[in-house]
Amino acid sequence: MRDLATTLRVEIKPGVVHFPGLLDRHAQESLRDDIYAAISAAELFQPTMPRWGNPMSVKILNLGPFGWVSDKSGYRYQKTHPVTGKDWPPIFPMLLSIWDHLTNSYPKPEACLINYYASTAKMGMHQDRDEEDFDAPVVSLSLGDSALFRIGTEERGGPSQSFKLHSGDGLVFGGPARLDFHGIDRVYPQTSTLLTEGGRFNLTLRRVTKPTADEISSFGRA
Ligand code: MD3
Ligand code: FE
Repeated sequence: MRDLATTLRVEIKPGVVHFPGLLDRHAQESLRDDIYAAISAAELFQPTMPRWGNPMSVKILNLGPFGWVSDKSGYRYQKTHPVTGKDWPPIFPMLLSIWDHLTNSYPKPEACLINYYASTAKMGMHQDRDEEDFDAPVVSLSLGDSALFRIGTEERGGPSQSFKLHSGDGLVFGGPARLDFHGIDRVYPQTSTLLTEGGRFNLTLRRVTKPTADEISSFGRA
């Protein structure tokens, strides 16, 4: 990643900070190659909606001790891949160092959700509330084609702001924005040359459980 001191830092609103171009091309390529390796070890899968079971438009995979899954019985975090039954691959070292930089070494993330958007995929407005620790920030990284991101308020249907996310951008959510509704309205095809097959990856690094007393006491001194 680029030196944080020289990276653009745009506060969208309290709790939402955008880092345009956080990852230079070289860092994007190495992250992309790590993602391809993880996908060959543990396949992307298609989550389905709770109750009805219709497929979501994104395909997903997780890294780390916990992974987010969705199926007819609901949303949850679990330790294993729902298709293969294996543990999720580990979170890449590069992602852990980005987390430390952007969160001032908040206790380690326990899940990295990888969303893959084909050029027609989108993600409806939703809240992320399956974690136990809402004090932890969520770090998002975008790779590949650009996308239109929208963020509203804690109330469904409230006023919202939209902006584009480009390959290499970082975004940090925390504090007062942690439970805001948000989604991806569209992907702009062929706006990046990073992925040969096109489309977009979004990675979100998350804390799932509440940090232990030990983790809290070393926070900020790492
Ligand atoms: C705002 N992903 O995986 S990342 C998701 O681009 C998700 O794939 C989108 O929403 C994507 O849940 C948006 C930005 C993001 C992630 C987590 C948030 C925004 C957030 C948590 C709280 C508020
Ligand atoms: Fe979300």
